Formats: sequence, C-alpha cells, structure tokens
Amino acid sequence: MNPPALDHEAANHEAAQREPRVVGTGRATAALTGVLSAAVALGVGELAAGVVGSSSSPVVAVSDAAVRATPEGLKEFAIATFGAADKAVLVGGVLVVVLLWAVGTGLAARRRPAAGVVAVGLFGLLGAVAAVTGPTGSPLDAVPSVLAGIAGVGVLLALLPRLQALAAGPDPGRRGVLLAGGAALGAAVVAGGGGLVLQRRFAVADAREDLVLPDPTDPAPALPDGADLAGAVDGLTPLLTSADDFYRVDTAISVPQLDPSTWALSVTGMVDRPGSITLAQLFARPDVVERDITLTCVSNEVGGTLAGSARWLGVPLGPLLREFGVQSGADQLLCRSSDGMTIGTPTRAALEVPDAMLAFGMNGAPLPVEHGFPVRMVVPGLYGYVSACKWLTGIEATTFDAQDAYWVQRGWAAEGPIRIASRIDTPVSDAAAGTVVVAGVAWAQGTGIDLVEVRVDDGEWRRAELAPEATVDLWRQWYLPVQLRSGEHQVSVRATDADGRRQPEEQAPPFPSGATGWHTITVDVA
Ligand SMILES: Nc1nc2c(c(=O)[nH]1)N[C@H]1C(S)=C(S)[C@@H](COP(=O)(O)O)O[C@H]1N2
Ligand SMILES: [Mo]
Repeated sequence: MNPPALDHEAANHEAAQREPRVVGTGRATAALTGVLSAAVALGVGELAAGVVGSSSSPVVAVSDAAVRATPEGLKEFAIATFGAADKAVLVGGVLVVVLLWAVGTGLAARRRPAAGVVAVGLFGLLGAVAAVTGPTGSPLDAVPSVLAGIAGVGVLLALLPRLQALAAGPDPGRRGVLLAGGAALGAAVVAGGGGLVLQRRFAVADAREDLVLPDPTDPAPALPDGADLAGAVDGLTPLLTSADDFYRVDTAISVPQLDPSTWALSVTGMVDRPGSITLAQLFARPDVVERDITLTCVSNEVGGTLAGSARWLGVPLGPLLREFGVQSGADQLLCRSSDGMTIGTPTRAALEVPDAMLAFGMNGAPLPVEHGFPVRMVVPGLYGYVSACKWLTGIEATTFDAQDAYWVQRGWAAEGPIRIASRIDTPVSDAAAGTVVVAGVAWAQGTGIDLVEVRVDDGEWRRAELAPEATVDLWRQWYLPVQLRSGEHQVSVRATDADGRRQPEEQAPPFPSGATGWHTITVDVA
C-alpha cells in the first residue's frame, strides 16, 4: 500500500462527494494532459530534426528501429499484405503506441508527477537511442528526441496542476486552463508543421526536376512489333511499368534525399585504385546505355506483384569497376546506400552480366527519389536484395566470407539469382462463360522465355501465344483464349526457359531464396 496515493484517493473521493458532476474527469484531464505533452514533444522533435538537418525525428527513429528489429517472417507478411504502404502502416502503429503511452503517462502523472516525468523521459530516451544506434546514426541524431523529451516533461509539469484544478471543480481559472491547453496544442501544431516545412529544405525534388540526363550513346533496342499486347488484351500488365506503378521495397522510413551536385560514389576495399566518381563524371562517360530490364523482389509470392519492368539509363558496371582495378579475390561487392543499407552483389555478376549498370534514369526521367535517386544499381537476373542498391554511395570490394550484407544477416541466401516465373494477370477471379482470354507475363532473366503453357482444371497443358521477345532480360507477355463453362475453374500457368528448363511445380515460400511453384487461380464463371 502506498499512503500518499491513498490520501490522494481519499481526497478525490471527498471532492467527488462534494461535486458529483466531475467524477472521472480527473482521469480524463490527466490523460488529455499526457496526450498534449506528447503532441508538443513530437512537434518539437520534428522541429529540431528540421533545424539540425537530421532525418531522425523521434517517430522516424523509432520506426526505423522497429524495421531493424522486426523478424523476417513479420516483415514478409507486412510486405505481402501492405505492399508499398507498409511504412505508412508502421508509422501509424508507432503513433498509436505513442498515443497509448501518452495516455498512460498522463494517468501516472495524476498520482505521481514523478512517474509522468519518467514516462516522458523514457520516450525521449528511446527515441534518442533508436536514432543514435541506427546504421548511419551520429550523436547529432539524438538531439530531436532529447529536445522532444525535455519539451514533453515541461508541458506535462506545467499543465497538470492546472488541468487537475479544473477537474477538481468549477474554478475561476477555467479560462486560463483552457488557454494553457490550447496553447500547448497550438505549439505542437506550429512546431510540428514548421519542422516538416524545414525538413523540406533537404528534399531533392527540385534538384531532380532540374537534372538533365545525358543521351544514351547506346539506346535501347527498338521493341519488336507486337511486343506489348497490353492495349489489345484487357487486364494484361503493360510491357514497361510506369514509375508510379513500379513496386517499391526498402527499409527507408524517411526516403534518403541525396543532393546530385555533391553526390559521389566511392569505390574501396580490394581494388588497386580506390577512388570516387561524381554524377557529372558518370554522365560524361562515353558509354551511357539504355536497357529494358525486369526487376524482381525475392519476397514476391508466386503470382505476386513485386516485379516491374523499366527502361533504365546508366553506365555499364563492368568497364567502370575494371578502371578501379577490382582484385580477383574479391567475390563480393558490398554496396552501401546513404541510409546504411548494405547489399552484397556477386562481383562476377557485376563484371560479366551484360547490361549490369549504375542507373540514373528510369523511363526517360531521372530516377524517382523513392527508387534510388540519384544513382542505383541494376543487375539483370539477380533479385533486388543482392543487386539493386538504391541511393548508392559506396561500393566496397570484399568477400562473402568476410562480410554479410543486411539481408544475409537476416537469413536470406547470399546469392540471389531470379527464379523463372510466370503469372496470370487476367482473368482475376470472375469471367463470363464462353471464350475467356487468359493472359499474363513470364520471366527468366538472362535466358529468356521459350514456352508458356496453360491448363484448365485437369485438362491438357496447352501452349500459350507469346508476344515477340524484346530482350532476354525483360518479361514476356503471353495469352491464350480458352473455353470456360459456367462454374468454378482452376487455371494454372507454367513457363520453360530458352535452355529448356521448366519452372518447378514444387511450392516454396519466398524465404530464403525466392518462391517457386505454378501460379494457379480460381475463376468463377457465370
Ligand atoms: N538502399 C536500399 N536499396 C535497396 C533496398 C533497400 O531496402 N534499401 N531494397 C532492395 C530490394 S529488396 C529490392 S527488391 C529493390 C526494389 O527496388 P524498387 O523499390 O525500386 O522497386 O531495391 C533494393 N535496393
Ligand atoms: Mo526485394
């Protein structure tokens, strides 16, 4: 038992008897006080982040830490369930936790102001630790959370007695209390809004708009006639994916903003001539290539949408790496992005896969910021997690024995060749009886697709029509008209590559090296 608390209860009880109207208001006002102090804390956190130029406001820092700490299974689930919205969902979740924490803080402070101070202090501390321990964390990144904590404590202590006085009964200071609460809310909004505006100083959207890409010295080969059937077949995925529709998978809660005028790529480690190269130097190279390449995520489920095709503009990796003198023993290129991500690419692939490149253009425009502006890697035939480092700032030649990249530390396979795949895009789940056009895409990067077959229920496998092949690194569209009677039908697809290797039937989940199995859909035919 706690005597002071008991006294407090007794006092409350008396107050309640005197003034039954306000029973319970003490709790509500205390909770509200907690929420107001948290709001001011978050606002000050954003403001401080905007002033010091750190991307680690408390919410972002804690969300980033949550991404790092999330077990692979849950991450998989989040990517599969929420897709590109996974980060919004996470940040929303963090805000809900903050809200609950704030309510708890207010309630605790009602009994013991010290407990409230500790709760707010812990909130600031957690943010600071999360920020500093991030892969690119520096002591400066603790500043927003520390200031947020101090502001939160200050507001809590200033507001609590006033709100409590109000709750205890009609009080001449009522107006003053409302003013204090309103002022706190106003301060939170102004600080938070101001912070978000200040953070825009570091945004590179304008610099991206102004960037003039070089013309390719080696443009993409013309697409053969009929290579894109999307206009002719309803529901078929277009051959090239617009940047807006392109899937996005990364761990960045706040998208890295790299100034193209100061960007440079360092090449270090097991190289004879370590050094760096700027964007202007990349643009000025005699070999600027443009290629149509399908990029795929290892987390893609059979039939999933974590794959996209774009026209990439960039500089071939092989010749560039040879200029730096990558040593023969270095079997891994540890690619680093500005947000601390590491992606380990097999050196052999970077040197030998035709069209492996440092890309700065996507579909005729500079890379979108979310897709790695100003420079990312693209290696046809390797899943993104081992090849497609976005916001690239460094390449360290090393060995697979010496260092594990981010995803490999989390159990994913060290080398990630893209598995042959085929997907039904249409129909989705319903169709009208009669002739139904089944259509989709198939890919086997580096080899090319030779055959796509479709089966309805337990029928024969039938050869689908293939659109002409553009390149072996781009997915290939296919379609097949089939007769469907009313009722429920299973439709399956399987592909065979140009080496005669058929897509395996055996179902495997994405972890640890990519999903396998034939895509089968159920169609309700009316
Ligand atoms: N810096 C950075 N680069 C990254 C990632 C990341 O999390 N951070 N994710 C990789 C993964 S898993 C994939 S599938 C591709 C996705 O590229 P996109 O978002 O442009 O489609 O980027 C790769 N490059
Ligand atoms: Mo991925």
